[in-house]
Amino acid sequence: MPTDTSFVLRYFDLIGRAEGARLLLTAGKANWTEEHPEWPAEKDKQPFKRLPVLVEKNGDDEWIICESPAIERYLARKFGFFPTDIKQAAEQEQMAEQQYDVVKAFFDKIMIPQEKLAKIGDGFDVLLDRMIEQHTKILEKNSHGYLFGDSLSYADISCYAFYKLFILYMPVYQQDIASVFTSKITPQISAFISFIESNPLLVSYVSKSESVAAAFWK
Ligand SMILES: N[C@@H](CCC(=O)N[C@@H](CS)C(=O)NCC(=O)O)C(=O)O
Repeated sequence: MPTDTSFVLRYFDLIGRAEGARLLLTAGKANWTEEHPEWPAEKDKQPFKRLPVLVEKNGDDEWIICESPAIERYLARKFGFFPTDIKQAAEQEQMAEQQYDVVKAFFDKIMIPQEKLAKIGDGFDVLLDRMIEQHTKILEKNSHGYLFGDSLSYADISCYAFYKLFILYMPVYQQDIASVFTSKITPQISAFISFIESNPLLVSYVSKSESVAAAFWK
């Protein structure tokens, strides 16, 4: 990473949709800062009028990208956390997409009337159980502690950010959601969370923010 490249991540001062980007910037040892725009005063200044927004600065050049999955995948590629093999990359993306679906289903569940939800298809509880089963199976197959391969990847970061979101942030929307998660999480997933939090690239960031593993033992 050239030292004259720096990043500004604009988001609200909460976990939300920015955690994957924060973790990737940290793991990539990027020179980065975070801005918390005044809202809605600064809404119209954002390209898509929403956050997160990533600004990459290089000398006088400024490049801006929006949409959290695009931001995460850009950073993962830039810092070498994204597989170069396109099939392995697709497997990591499919996992991340399943996670986004669980997040969407959670908001559907708390916001859409129950009778309309039934018509949409599998809901939050079904998708969450399926996701947990999927994460557990993938972890069981790999003896290195990571989801794929023997080093930290985009999948690890997006999966860890997914559990962090639900355990440490979603209780603002549904008080008991963290305990729903901790009751469902398998030993493989809980070991994975601790393993990622102790990764040398992330450990100092984790010590400055709240630990998901510590939330299990509260
Ligand atoms: N698909 C977008 C969704 C962005 C989004 O919904 N951002 C919310 C915060 S999580 C926002 O900016 N809300 C304020 C607003 O819409 O005024 C992404 O993943 O980045």
